[in-house]
Amino acid sequence: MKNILLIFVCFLLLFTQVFAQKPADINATKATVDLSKKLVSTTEKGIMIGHQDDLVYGHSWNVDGVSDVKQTAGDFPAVYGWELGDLELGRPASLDGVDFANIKNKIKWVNAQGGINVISWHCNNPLTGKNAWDVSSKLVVKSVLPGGEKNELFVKMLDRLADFFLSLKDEKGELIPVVFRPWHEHTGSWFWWGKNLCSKDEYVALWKYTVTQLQAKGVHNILYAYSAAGGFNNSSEYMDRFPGVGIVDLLGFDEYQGGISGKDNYMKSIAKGMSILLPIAKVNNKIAILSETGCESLPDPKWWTETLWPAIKDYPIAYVLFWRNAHDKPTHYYMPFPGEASAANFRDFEKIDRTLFLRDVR
Ligand code: BMA
Repeated sequence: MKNILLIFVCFLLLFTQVFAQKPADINATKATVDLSKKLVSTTEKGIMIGHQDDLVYGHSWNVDGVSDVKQTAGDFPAVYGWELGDLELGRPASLDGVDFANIKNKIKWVNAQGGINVISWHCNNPLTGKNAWDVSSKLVVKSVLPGGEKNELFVKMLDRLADFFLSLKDEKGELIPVVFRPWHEHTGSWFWWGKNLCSKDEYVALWKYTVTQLQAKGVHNILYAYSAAGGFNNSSEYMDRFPGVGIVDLLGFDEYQGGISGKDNYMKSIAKGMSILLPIAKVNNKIAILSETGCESLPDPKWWTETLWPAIKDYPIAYVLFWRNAHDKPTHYYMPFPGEASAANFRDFEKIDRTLFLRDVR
């Protein structure tokens, strides 16, 4: 009887939580509302596993294949990361060489399968004309805001993004909802929007302007993710440049393990980051995520069950996104592929009940 009561209370709590979940955008489409509910309800089952550019290239193939994750573990990821860098310039392919038309098709496929699409944007530097990593000027953010010399150009860039988001339609012609994670790792200073490259007010204004412009173009199929670089020490550091609860839906951070000797630091940093982020997410009814992670070249064959899973398993995070397996840089990979040293361990990882792949979230 006690057990039945307990199960009933758990279901009630889950129901209330899922029901209460609403996107920050009050005009969000129904599918976007459903996406935010799905991100909460799957968190009760476990952590969704994601991979950047999973379906468009892998460690030893390019253009189109079947996914390194699927080939290794027998199932596809639940979450798919896509990159829009260079779209703002009107180019046909991303800065990593993937045709946007192909990305669009893959987003449709993922959505039809019940998977989740999340979008990063390494926006080129509008002031210098160089890439996102050009930190030669501290005036870039100021220059793109209203009154700035590059405002007109930036509006054009955002228009191109808006057109892209509005072109994501399912087979019924309904807009497909996605998670958008702009202006990421801003607590570091390696992108032109980073901490030492603009003031707090400028950074917050950049976020608000981005969202306002997209919404003004009728884009309401987005959940917005705020993602700091790992290594922040307390909640004021994490929230220092937070654009607002009325804008952001997901809270996360990016953290990577640096080589085999980086294990302790990595585990400690995730534990610390989560201890800061999770209470903020709970109080504000936001969805927590590990927005980017991995250990390049996977030097530890047991990494999946002995480092990554112990590092994240106890946290109520919706998903974890592993970075890309580049086809043209042999050591730049974060997911296993057939024959790779951690492949067998990854299969054990996939078998854990609470690691959620595509079949688990359909
Ligand atoms: C970085 C690397 C680069 C890539 C960029 C944007 O972390 O993977 O090779 O161009 O992300 O995807």
